[in-house]
Amino acid sequence: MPQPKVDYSLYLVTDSTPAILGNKDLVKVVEAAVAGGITLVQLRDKTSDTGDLIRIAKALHEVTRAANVPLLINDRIDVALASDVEGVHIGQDDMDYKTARKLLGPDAIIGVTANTEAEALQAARDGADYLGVGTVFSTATKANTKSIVGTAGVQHILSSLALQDLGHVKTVCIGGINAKNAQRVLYQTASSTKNLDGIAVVSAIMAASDPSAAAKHLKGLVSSPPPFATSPSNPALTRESIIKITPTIIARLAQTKPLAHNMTNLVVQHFAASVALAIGASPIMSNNGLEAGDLAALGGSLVINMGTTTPEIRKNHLLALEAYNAVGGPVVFDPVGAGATAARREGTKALMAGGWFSVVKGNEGEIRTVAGVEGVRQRGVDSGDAQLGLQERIKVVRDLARRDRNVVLMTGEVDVISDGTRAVSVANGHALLGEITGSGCTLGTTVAAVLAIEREDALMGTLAAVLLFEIAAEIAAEKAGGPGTFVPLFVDALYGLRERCKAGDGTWAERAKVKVHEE
Ligand code: 3NM
Repeated sequence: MPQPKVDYSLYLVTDSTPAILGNKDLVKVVEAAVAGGITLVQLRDKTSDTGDLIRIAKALHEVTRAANVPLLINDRIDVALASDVEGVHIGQDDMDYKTARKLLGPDAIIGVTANTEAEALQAARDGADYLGVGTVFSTATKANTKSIVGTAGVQHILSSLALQDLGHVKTVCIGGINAKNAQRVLYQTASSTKNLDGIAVVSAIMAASDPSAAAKHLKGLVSSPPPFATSPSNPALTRESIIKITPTIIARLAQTKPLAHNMTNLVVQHFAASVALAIGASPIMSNNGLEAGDLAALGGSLVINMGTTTPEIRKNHLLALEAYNAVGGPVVFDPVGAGATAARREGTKALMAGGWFSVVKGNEGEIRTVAGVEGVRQRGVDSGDAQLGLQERIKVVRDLARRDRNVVLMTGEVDVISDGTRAVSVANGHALLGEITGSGCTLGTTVAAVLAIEREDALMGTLAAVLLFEIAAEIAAEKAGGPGTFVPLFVDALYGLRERCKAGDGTWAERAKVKVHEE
């Protein structure tokens, strides 16, 4: 039988262990999943005897063949041959690809597990039809996973395949994929040169009480972009266009008065609420993840600020991130002190793996920690030790934004903002911002508030927020006698600029010290 054209979009890998299957019947579950729309099935059973395996494979094949869904067998070439199914999936510790191909012939579908770039390149060169790339997230389903690669790791493997002229090989990802993260994973793993062809799941369908409904839901999700995806065709920016657009965005913010949901640290809550009000947003300072779903439905935005975090707070952050991702509400991540302690490094990783952020904002140490640079020195939560020159900073920011398909803002004497393509630096602000508590955190509040009304072009929204914030600081500093008087003058200046924007006066934006950096 010639190899059928395979649809890899929703790949079910079975599991017959009681922890996953419960007391359900395997064949019935697969039948339901096929009815729900899965496109490929792998029988994965590490314990049954050969005779039983062949019987199970034949029973499953009756179900899958009727729906034109290919059935593959995990590891066991002999079982695949005996049950005459469409192919096999082999792990790195199983029979090698070339021998399997020799035994099964040219028409069999043969997939290979790839945990690393080297394994992926090797399997693709050998001629595998598809790769199962993982482990994306840690999962209770498979205890002996080798390494957690995350979405960035999957993307790296995809880019590398394309770069080596191996872009033709099909790819699915596996490990911890479910209805909550499927769309984001497909979106965030895509590189400019190659994207996944689908997702492979075990527990998301096998452990579901209604496998047909679970499959149908997943099928809908993998066939559409996530709610937060925006158009990639935002316009090129110039200093002139930035100066023109910025006040119109702030005017829109003040007219709309969006909900600005702040999950922020104990130190800055009051100041952050004052700043949000001053710029024309409607703040709510709720750290309770259980009410995030209701708040997300109100059409505003969220900032997650990791200062003074605890494991309990992190759970709330993850709940809120999920709630905003589900409705496409903008979320800003401020990984305060990300590189300072092991707990914060771990917290940063958990949040980055737990959802998609529209903007990640931090100082050099924080942004490099998010990017995965090891050993970043950070003493506290202030701006830390800057080590990079401007061009290097632009590269870190652009690469990270491209990797995560979002916007990254690295603050410092000169701020750098990029969406992975466009990059802009801002040299406004005042030294007094570094002498008060919470200036970095309230910049995060400001960015999030602006994003609530500027979703299409998150880079321009972030830039408008930075300019509003830093030019207000310059205006306040003209009259301030020191940090104490600077704070109220700063709040006044934010309010004053917003009122000027509302009245159609955007001349203050001409103070912008912005530079557009071509790639
Ligand atoms: N292979 P779930 S992870 C079968 O990384 C399997 O190669 C993996 O289960 C790998 O969808 C995995 O329930 C289990 O997380 C995936």
